[in-house]
Amino acid sequence: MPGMAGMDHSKMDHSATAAPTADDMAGMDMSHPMTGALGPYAMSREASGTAWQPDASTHEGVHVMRGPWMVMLHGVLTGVYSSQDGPRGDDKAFAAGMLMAMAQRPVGEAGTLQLRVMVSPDPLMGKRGYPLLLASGETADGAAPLVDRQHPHDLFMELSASYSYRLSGKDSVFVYAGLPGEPAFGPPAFMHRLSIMDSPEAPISHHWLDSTHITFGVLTAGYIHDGWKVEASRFHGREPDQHRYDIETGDLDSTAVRLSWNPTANWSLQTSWADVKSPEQLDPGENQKKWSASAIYTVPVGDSGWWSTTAAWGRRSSGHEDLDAWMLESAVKPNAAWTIFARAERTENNELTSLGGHHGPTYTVGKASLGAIRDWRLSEHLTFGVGGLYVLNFLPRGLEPAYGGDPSGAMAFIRLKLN
Ligand SMILES: [Cu+2]
Repeated sequence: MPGMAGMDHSKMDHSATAAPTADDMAGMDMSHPMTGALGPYAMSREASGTAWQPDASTHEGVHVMRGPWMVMLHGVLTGVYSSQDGPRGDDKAFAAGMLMAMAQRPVGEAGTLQLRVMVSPDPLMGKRGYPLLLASGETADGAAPLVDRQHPHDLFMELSASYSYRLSGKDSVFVYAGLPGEPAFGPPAFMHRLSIMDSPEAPISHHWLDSTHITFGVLTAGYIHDGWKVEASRFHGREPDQHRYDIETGDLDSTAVRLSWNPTANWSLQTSWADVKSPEQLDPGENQKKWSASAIYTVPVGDSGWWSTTAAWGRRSSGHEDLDAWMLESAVKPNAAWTIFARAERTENNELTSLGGHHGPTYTVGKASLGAIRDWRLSEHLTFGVGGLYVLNFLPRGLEPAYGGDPSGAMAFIRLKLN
């Protein structure tokens, strides 16, 4: 970070009123504690979009004070080699990750403004994304659905602004707007969930639970009381198209509603509903109703470690068919060096044998993965990690011939992380 002195959040002295230093970094102002952008609670509660995680979550990243602004930077760049077995498998080397900048400042006596920019290197991996057996959703060419592959994310994953107004020491109201941004649906997006963010592998339940994290046009309003949050969004229902470098626009034709509850510092619960207009480019006549419920549990381990677990259920419903997904994931960081993570999923998917956007029969499939990463600290704000994971896929009898039984897969990866 040339010209920018970083500050470790955990080491920041909140009681000091420091004078600006030579590199123009001002100290923490006592009237301006490290609270959330949306309400008067610990900043560590805020995850992607307006979603919550437990207050006990570790909050990594570089924090800098610039006058009234607090700037936070988060970044991860992962180089991955993925090998997925069987006739529908493939091998590929690719880069994934994100860079996120947030700037927050008080406005008047009781207001807080936050601006966010999040970009992704995913478009560089090519329009067909990377091999991921049993994943489906979006398209590479505007004609064929992506199946057994994870789509690349758009270059701009979030460009958003929020404003909150404190009504009391426990109550606030807020508005959030993003182009793109994340509507009030589901748990935090997978790359922001402590329980799996160290894994470079996307979940196959993505299009049930958190694929709306990149939505081109979102407006959300909410009310927070203590550990409770209720919020509603209007958003553009169509998923991002195959052009991953652009900003798309369209009507705010869809609705989402979410109720979140953090009963203690260790728990974060939510349930949400969405009515999504024409999400799929290849099946524009189809609308979806979605439901989700999730629970995240996070506890500190030892001096600097943590353990975080997420359980989630999601349902997609269109026409007469309800398709469910279940997901359980957990990661433990016993010390600064190691992180071990695992995930199990089960989805009901009718896109695995679809033709030209027309859904095929529904199959219930499963996937389980287990991995670990070893990190080394390169400098105050940068770590380098080497990791790997192993995956097992579970197919129903009807799909075993197409996949060659129950294929396995593996990923090896290296990572640079700003923290
Ligand atoms: Cu995604």
